[in-house]
Amino acid sequence: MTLQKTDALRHDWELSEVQALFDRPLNDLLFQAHSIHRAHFDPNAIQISTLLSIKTGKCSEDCGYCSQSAHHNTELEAEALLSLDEVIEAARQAKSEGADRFCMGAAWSRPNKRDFPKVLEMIKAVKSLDMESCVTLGMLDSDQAQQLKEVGLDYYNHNLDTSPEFYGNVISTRTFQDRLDTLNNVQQAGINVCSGGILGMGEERKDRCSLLIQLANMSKHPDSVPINMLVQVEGTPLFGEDEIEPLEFVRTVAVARLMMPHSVVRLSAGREEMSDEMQAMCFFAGANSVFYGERLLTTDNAGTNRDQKLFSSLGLKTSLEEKKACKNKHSEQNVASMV
Ligand code: SAM
Ligand code: DTB
Ligand code: SF4
Repeated sequence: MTLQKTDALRHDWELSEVQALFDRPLNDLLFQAHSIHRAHFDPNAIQISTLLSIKTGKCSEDCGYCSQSAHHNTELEAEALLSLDEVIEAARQAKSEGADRFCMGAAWSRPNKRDFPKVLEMIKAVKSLDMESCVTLGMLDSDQAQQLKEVGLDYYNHNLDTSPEFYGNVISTRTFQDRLDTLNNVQQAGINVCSGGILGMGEERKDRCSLLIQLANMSKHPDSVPINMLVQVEGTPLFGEDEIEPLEFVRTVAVARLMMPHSVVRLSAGREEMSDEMQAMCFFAGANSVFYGERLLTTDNAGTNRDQKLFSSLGLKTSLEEKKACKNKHSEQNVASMV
């Protein structure tokens, strides 16, 4: 099969074809994915988003990976919905640290009538700071999606998490179809879709293929595709699961890039456990976004010092660099005006 530098996006992937991509010699797969990546993006630039948990824990869903499910016995301290001021403060901080996008996550199955208007206010506040906004609030109906659009929400994150075949091993309180319905409501409302999954939950390669097929065969590819590596949390059913092989993770990123050439692929949760070399391979394979900051939602992220060193050693440009350059320019101007 030949993949050319083409803008013809495909939505008709079949399992055997995707399996064949995974089976390719690694160098061939990486070369092909990187070539596609280069044709559509600056290969030395990555987008950075910062996460904030605006409502933590006591979630009624039973997702087997999640620290926040009320069904599991984790050490997590639950927290009610943050105030608008707390959110604004965190968003300001994220902006000053260089994030382009502020993502707010809530441990809800779906937003309730009391809290939803408060989230709308939070989105407006983030937008007024001149940052992109993203929220992940669980399932949405079409009316809620419309209201999010009206306040200017840029992205809605809702992951398919895994293949339809493996889904029942991980979650029993909602269906794969529920996830698709929400994504459809988000897309219909004209909000950018952010949807991906988690690797390392005990799924097989065919499940990883099947997850990518679900994403790429949507009528429009998700604008953003987060690929998470399971963060193992003690007390969750998936704690102690065999970890995914790093090169298998890299392969999955490469195949995602090949199947969804225009989407931003985010190397998401799990970077704290990844070596610099593994992350570098993921960036080569086509990942071009990360979560930046000390924390994800309830667990630790890779850490900003380590990230700054990594980006600098790889020569990766982020909006961080632009902001630093801008600051330096201002201080040079200040010094110049003093002499
Ligand atoms: N409650 C909402 C939902 O499930 O859609 C939003 C928040 S939920 C924490 C967002 C996503 O984070 C999940 O769909 C999952 O893909 C990811 N996630 C949660 N816990 C994780 C973990 N331990 N490791 C990796 N990814 C995780
Ligand atoms: C996504 O795909 N990953 C993020 C974000 N979307 C909301 C969440 C990762 C959560 C990791 C575990 C935690 O910190 O609770
Ligand atoms: Fe709740 Fe979301 Fe965690 Fe599932 S992933 S338990 S829906 S917070």
